[in-house]
Amino acid sequence: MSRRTPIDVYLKPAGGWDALRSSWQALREQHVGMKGASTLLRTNQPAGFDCPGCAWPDRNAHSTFEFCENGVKAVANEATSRRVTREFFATHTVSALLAQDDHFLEAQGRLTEPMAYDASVDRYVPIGWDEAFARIAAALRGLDSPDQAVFYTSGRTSNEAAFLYQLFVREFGTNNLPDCSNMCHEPSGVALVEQLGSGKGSVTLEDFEHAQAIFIFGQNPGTNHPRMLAELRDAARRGCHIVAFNPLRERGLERFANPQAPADMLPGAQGVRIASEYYQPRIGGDLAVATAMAKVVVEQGAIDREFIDAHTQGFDAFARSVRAARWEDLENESGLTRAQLEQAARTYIGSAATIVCWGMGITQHHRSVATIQMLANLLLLRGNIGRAGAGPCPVRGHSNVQGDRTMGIYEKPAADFLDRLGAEFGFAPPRAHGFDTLDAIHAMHDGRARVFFGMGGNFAAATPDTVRTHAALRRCALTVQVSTKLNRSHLVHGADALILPCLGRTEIDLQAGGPQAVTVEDSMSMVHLSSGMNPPASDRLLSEPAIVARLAAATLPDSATPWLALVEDYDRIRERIARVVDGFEDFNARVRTAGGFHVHHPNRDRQFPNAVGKAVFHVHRLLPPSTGPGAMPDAPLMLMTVRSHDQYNTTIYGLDDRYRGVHGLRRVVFISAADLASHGYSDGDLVDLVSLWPGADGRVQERAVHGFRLVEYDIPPGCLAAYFPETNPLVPLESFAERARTPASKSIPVRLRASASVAAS
Ligand SMILES: Nc1nc2c(c(=O)[nH]1)N[C@H]1C(S)=C(S)[C@@H](COP(=O)(O)OP(=O)(O)OC[C@H]3O[C@@H](n4cnc5c(=O)[nH]c(N)nc54)[C@H](O)[C@@H]3O)O[C@H]1N2
Ligand SMILES: Nc1nc2c(c(=O)[nH]1)N[C@H]1C(S)=C(S)[C@@H](COP(=O)(O)OP(=O)(O)OC[C@H]3O[C@@H](n4cnc5c(=O)[nH]c(N)nc54)[C@H](O)[C@@H]3O)O[C@H]1N2
Ligand SMILES: [Mo]
Repeated sequence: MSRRTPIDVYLKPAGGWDALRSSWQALREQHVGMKGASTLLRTNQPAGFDCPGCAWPDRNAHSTFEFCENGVKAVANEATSRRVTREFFATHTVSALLAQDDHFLEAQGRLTEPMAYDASVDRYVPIGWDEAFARIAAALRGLDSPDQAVFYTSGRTSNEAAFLYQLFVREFGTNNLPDCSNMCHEPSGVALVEQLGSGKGSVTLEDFEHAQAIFIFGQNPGTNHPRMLAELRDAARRGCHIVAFNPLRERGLERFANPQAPADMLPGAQGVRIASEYYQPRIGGDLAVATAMAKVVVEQGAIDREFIDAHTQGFDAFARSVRAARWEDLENESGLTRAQLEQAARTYIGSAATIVCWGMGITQHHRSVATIQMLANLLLLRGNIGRAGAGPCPVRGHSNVQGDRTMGIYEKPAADFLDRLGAEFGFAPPRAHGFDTLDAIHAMHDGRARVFFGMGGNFAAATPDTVRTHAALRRCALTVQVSTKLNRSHLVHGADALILPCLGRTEIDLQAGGPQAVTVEDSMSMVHLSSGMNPPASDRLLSEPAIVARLAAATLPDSATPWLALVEDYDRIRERIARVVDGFEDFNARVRTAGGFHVHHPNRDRQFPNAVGKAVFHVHRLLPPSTGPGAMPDAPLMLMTVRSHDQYNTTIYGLDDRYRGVHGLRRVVFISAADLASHGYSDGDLVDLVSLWPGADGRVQERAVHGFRLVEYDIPPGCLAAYFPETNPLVPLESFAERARTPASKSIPVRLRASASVAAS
C-alpha cells in the first residue's frame, strides 16, 4: 500500500483507472480472486443476480456487464472467502468484540451458523436451527400482546422474503414493521403521495436520454450510485444541462471518466464534465432555492398553462405565495446570491424536459417534506410530469428498499392492501398502525416492546441517538438478527439474543423444488429476477424466505398459510403476491421476460390518484430559522452526516474517502477556512463535536463525540460535514423531519470544543 498524507486534494475525474485499481484491491483483500471476477460478470445480468449495492436501475437487458467500483466492493464483501466460525465466537467475548470498530467487525467475513448468546460466558455459542426457531416462537407467544414485538427490515430483502415476512408479522397480530426507509426516503413518499398520488419517482432510464436539463439536489452519485454517472456522462455529452446543488463540491458531480469508455481512459484524458452549473447552498437551504426558482418562473410567466389548468389544483395561491417571497430572505436562507438563483431558474426555463433528482441531502432535514413538495411544485409549473425526459426522481438507497414497501413492509398499511391480504390468507389483519423506527426505539426504551427482530440491516448502528438506542436494545428480553455479516447489532443485544445467518444475493438458493430465483424492484419501478450462482458461504445457511417460513410455522401452529410448501418453490409465493399486490398481476410470467417488467406508474399518464385526483401545488413559506445556523446561539454550526467512498451505510469497507482526499481515517470533520479562523482552530486540530437540542421536557440536552480531526474544505461557512455512523450519538431522537419522522441527521446544530483525545492512528 502506498504511503500518503492523510489529507490531499483529488484532481482527477471520478471513476477512471483509480476506480479499477480500487476494485481489484477489494477483490484481493477479500481473497475472492477469479471467483470474484466471474461473480462480477454476472452482476445485473439477465441470468445473474441483482447487485446488492444500490437501487439504481441497470441497462442490462441486452448490453454487457456494467462496471461499478462500489458494486464490486459490495459483491466482494459478500463473496469473501473469510468466515466467522464457532471458533471465532469461542475466542472472543461479546464485550471484547464491542471494543472493536465497525471496520474490524465487517472484515471478519461471512457468518456461518446460527448462534445464541450465553450470558454465563459472555459469548455466542452454536444452536441448531429448530431450537433457534422454537426459542423465538416461545418468546413471541409469551408476550402479553403482539404489539410488544418489533420487526425491522433493511432494504436488501427480496420481494419474496419481504412479502412472507409482513404476512407472518400481520398473522402474528401487529403492524410493527419499521424499516430503513423510515431513516431514508420516507419524506419523499409522504410528500409525493399527497401531492401526486404516488410515492415513487415516475422517470425511467429512457427519460435520461431525453431530458434537456437534470437538476441534482443533495445526492452524491460518484460514491453512492456510481452507475448513475454513466447516464449523466452520456446526457452531458449530448448537451443536456446538469445542475448540481450541494454544499460540498463532490468530485463525481464535476468530472467522470467511464472505465468502460476507451476514450475516457486514454493517458492524460480528463473525463467528461458532468455539472454545467454547480451551486453550493448552505445546509437545509434547498427550500429557499426551489422557492426562488419558482418565483422567477411565475413572475416571468414561463408556466405551462394548459397543463396547470387540466391537471393541477392550487396554482393561484401558490403563485401568490412565491411572488410574495422576498429576495433578501431567499438569499439568506439558501446561502446563494440572487444572480445565482436567477441563473438556475433561467436554465430550468430554457429546458423543455427536466428531471429533478434528490437524495439524503434533501430527506434528512426538519423541513424535508416541504422541500420535496417545493421541488415537485417546480416541476408542475412547467408540466414536467408525464412527459418524455421529465419528472421527479428520488434516488433510492438499498437495492430493494422500494420493492420491500411495495410488498407491504410498512407500519401504516393501506386498508385495501390489508383487505386483500386478509382475503387471500383467510385471517383478519390488525388495523392499528404500528411503530416506525423512532417509535420502536422509544417503545423498547419504555418497556412497551420486549422483542426486537431484524431482517437484515444494522439497527444499533444505523439509528440516531446511539446512547439511548443502545440502552433501548439492551432492555429487550430477546433480540434476533438475520444477517450475512457480523455487525454492532449482534453485540448490543437483549437478555437473550440470536444470530440467524442467511444466504446472500450472490449464492445459489436451493429448495425442495430446485434452485430458486428471487425478485427485486429498482428505484425506477423495474421488477426483475435475481439468481445467485456461488456455492453458499456455509452449508448451515438458510435463505431469508426459508427463515421466515420456518419461524412462522413454529410461532403460528394454527395458521392456514402453507408456510413450508410456499418456500419449496418461490413461484408459489409469487402467485400469492400477484393476487394481493397492485401491479403484479401475472407476476411469474411477466418477470421472466427479458429485463423484467415496469410497474405501471400513474403519473406517466398524468393520472394523480390522490384525494382530489389532481396534482396539487403546496404552499410552503420560509420560516424564521428555528433550526438553521444561528438558530441556537450556543451551537452555531450545522453538521451534516454523510457517507465516505469506502462504506456501505454502517458497513465500513476501508478507511479512505478518495474523492474527498481523505486516507486512513474516518474521524474527520470538514470545515470552511472562514470557520476555522473565526472559531480559533487550524486544519489538523482535534475537536469534540457537541450537539444541542431540546429534549421531551423542553430542556436543551448536550450530546458529544470525541477526537475528530478538522479538515479545511470547500464548504459554506456555518456548515460542517462528518461521516456516520460515528456521529449518530449526536442525533437526538426528538429531531426529525416534520410528518415523515426521518431523523434529521443532516441538520445537527453543534459547537466545537478542543479535544482532550489523542489522535487515532
Ligand atoms: N457505496 C455506497 N452506495 C450506497 C450507500 C453507501 O453507503 N455506500 N448507501 C445507499 C443508501 S441506503 C442510500 S439512501 C444512498 C445515499 O446516497 P446519497 O443520497 O448520495 O447519500 P449521502 O452520502 O448521505 O450524501 C448526501 C449528499 O447530500 C449533500 N447534502 C447534505 N445536506 C445537504 C443539503 O442540505 N442540501 C443539499 N443540496 N445537499 C446536501 C451531501 O454533501 C452529500 O453529497 O446511497 C445508497 N448507495
Ligand atoms: N447519521 C446518519 N444516519 C443514517 C444515515 C445518514 O445519512 N446519516 N442514513 C440512513 C439510511 S439512508 C439508511 S438506508 C440506514 C441504513 O440502515 P440499515 O439498512 O439497517 O444498515 P446497513 O448498514 O445497510 O446494514 C448492513 C448489515 O446488513 C446485513 N446484510 C447485508 N446483506 C444482507 C442480506 O442480503 N440479508 C440480510 N438478512 N442481511 C444482510 C449485514 O449483516 C450488514 O452488517 O441508515 C440510516 N442512518
Ligand atoms: Mo438509505
